[in-house]
Amino acid sequence: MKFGTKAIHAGQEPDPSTGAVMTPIYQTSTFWQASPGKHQGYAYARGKNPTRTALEKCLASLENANHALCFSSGMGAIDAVVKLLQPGDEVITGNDLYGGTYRMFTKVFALFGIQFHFIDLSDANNIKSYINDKTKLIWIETPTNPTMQIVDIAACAAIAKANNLLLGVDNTFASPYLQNPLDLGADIVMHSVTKYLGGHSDLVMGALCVNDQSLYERLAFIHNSCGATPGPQDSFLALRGLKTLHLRMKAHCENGIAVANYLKNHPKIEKVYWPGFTDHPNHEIAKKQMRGFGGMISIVLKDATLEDTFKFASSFKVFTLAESLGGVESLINHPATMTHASIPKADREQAGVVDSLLRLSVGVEDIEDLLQDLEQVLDQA
Ligand code: P1T
Repeated sequence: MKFGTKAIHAGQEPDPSTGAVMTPIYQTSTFWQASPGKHQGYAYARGKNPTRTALEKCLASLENANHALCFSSGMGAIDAVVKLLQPGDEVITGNDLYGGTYRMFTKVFALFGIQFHFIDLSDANNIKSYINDKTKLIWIETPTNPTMQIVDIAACAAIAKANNLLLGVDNTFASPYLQNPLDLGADIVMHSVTKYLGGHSDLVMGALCVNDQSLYERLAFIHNSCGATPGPQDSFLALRGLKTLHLRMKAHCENGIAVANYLKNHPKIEKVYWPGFTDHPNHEIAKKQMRGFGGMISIVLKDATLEDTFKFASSFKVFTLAESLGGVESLINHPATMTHASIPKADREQAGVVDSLLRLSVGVEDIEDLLQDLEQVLDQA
């Protein structure tokens, strides 16, 4: 089956007890057992819930994965991956990451004795000199949040395989519509379902997708043992969001192209980060591993102070100033003080996250209104 058909149907059959076409919200914490241990596949809803099972099957199908697990947030999903490790283990990751991921690595897991190397992954070969016998995991985002660096997934996978390491890919910015990391050799795909998958900024959720059976069993054990599992209402909303993922992503990509091109040569803009430009340093890799360039664009304002940048970010009429991304509505975010505020200034600036950088999540509104909104703010700037 093709992507759109899977997004609408995978994992979903008419409900066996009533024939309901849409998977019901099984609002129950527990399930009847005929005798101890004798039940219909569901015992207690932290471990498994039928609404969540339908969602996990649908997501697995979109990532060409054998298995998916849904979590109560994207951070809950990444937390489960790091819990595969032990004190003394080392992780190699990028120097441009969602601020919450950086915070969890440096402020939570570093205290448990796990060491993280934050390196420039624009050339995957940079990984090699950081590998030693304690290295267990390579963790990448691509495109990165917020500077839209592209990391070569297949090249990282080859290095991971050669050194017996796990490769995890945070696929939040691309979504499975644009990129399938498992097909390129990754071991784990992670999503903040909160973003494009949910698509309507009305839920918080995460997911992991894997092929390997024993890796799935280890993650499922952590999932159930540590308990960051989502409820059935949110699972229903995510399942409903997935049904239009292909339609929304097409519109995000079209609007993304138009906004990126509008901003590119604007005299008040210093730099536009978007992997669709032929002069993006890893445009060829983006073309090789992605089926489109999405709706995420970051810009650096020319000669703007922090105050100018705040004024700019607060002057939109259609774009909303808010954290998050990937919903149908356009958002603007100031990473330095919002999503990436937990990264020390010197570190974030080294990755390009300067005070005059703003991140746009281009939604699916009419493009004329989005361009007009940008124009009126740029005229005032
Ligand atoms: O917010 P949550 O569902 O827990 O997902 C965390 C997360 C993980 N990975 C990436 C690439 C992300 O962008 C996020 C969340 N990001 C934002 C809230 C943001 O505005 O960037």
